[in-house]
Amino acid sequence: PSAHLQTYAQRAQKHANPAAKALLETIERKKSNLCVSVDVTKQADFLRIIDVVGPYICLVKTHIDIIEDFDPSLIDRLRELSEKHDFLIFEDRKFADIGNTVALQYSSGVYKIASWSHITNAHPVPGPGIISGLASVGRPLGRGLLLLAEMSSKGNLATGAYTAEAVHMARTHRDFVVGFIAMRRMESVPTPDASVVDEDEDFLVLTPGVGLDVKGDAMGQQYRTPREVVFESGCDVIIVGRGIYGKGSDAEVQAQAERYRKEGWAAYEDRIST
Ligand code: S5P
Repeated sequence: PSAHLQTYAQRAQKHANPAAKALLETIERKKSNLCVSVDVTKQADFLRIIDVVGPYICLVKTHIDIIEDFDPSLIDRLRELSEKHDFLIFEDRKFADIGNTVALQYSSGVYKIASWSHITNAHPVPGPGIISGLASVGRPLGRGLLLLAEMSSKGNLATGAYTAEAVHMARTHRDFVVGFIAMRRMESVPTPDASVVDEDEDFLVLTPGVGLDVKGDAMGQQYRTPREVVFESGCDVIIVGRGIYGKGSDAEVQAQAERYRKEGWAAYEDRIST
């Protein structure tokens, strides 16, 4: 059966990439397909929110470059929280340059992303060299890469032939590309070279643009519910930002994290039982 009709545990057993395998195992262990995106600008808020939502998530998504008072000890604290609460880390860096440049951006600079982020992502726009560059750094560390095959925002250009080329790039680099940022499953996307299609492919689909209370924001973001994303569209992980961390008090943030975890998990259970 197609990957999305199998359990996360079944998929974990077969997955060859260590980061993807660990994520699938964490999802199963915690009964959570929820990734919280913590898009705040102060270290203290960042750590407090992650400590509050930690028990309910499989993955935390960061934009490390928006932290104003960043210093390297933040990474130690983040790692401690990831061990305390049992979640993985996804730096949403959206690399988008030639291979040589992204290899440096991934390994070096202030953030040294590859040293702490289990998963990161890239736009396929530069072509396959971006994967080679990132893989040269990330593969020896057991990391995984997601390609942005689609986006959640209104009017985005990641559609049609672009999406198909992204899927093709992933299919020809399965040792490092573990999945997609996308709005639906990609198995049925026809690629230019059918010979690279593997009936057993198991790409993880992580999906942003998830919200239960509003349909969008003032800058083109578009939200769907966990049920639409996981049950109807077959995606694997819901990514929720403002719908959780934007709710004020710690108690409210915690309540929202629990609410999205429950919704996402129920949608998954319904999916695999149909
Ligand atoms: O297409 C995309 C891809 C991503 S990774 N649309 C997105 O919104 N994202 C990210 O998901 C975005 O950068 C932000 O960190 C998060 C969505 O946040 P929210 O507050 O709208 O839930």
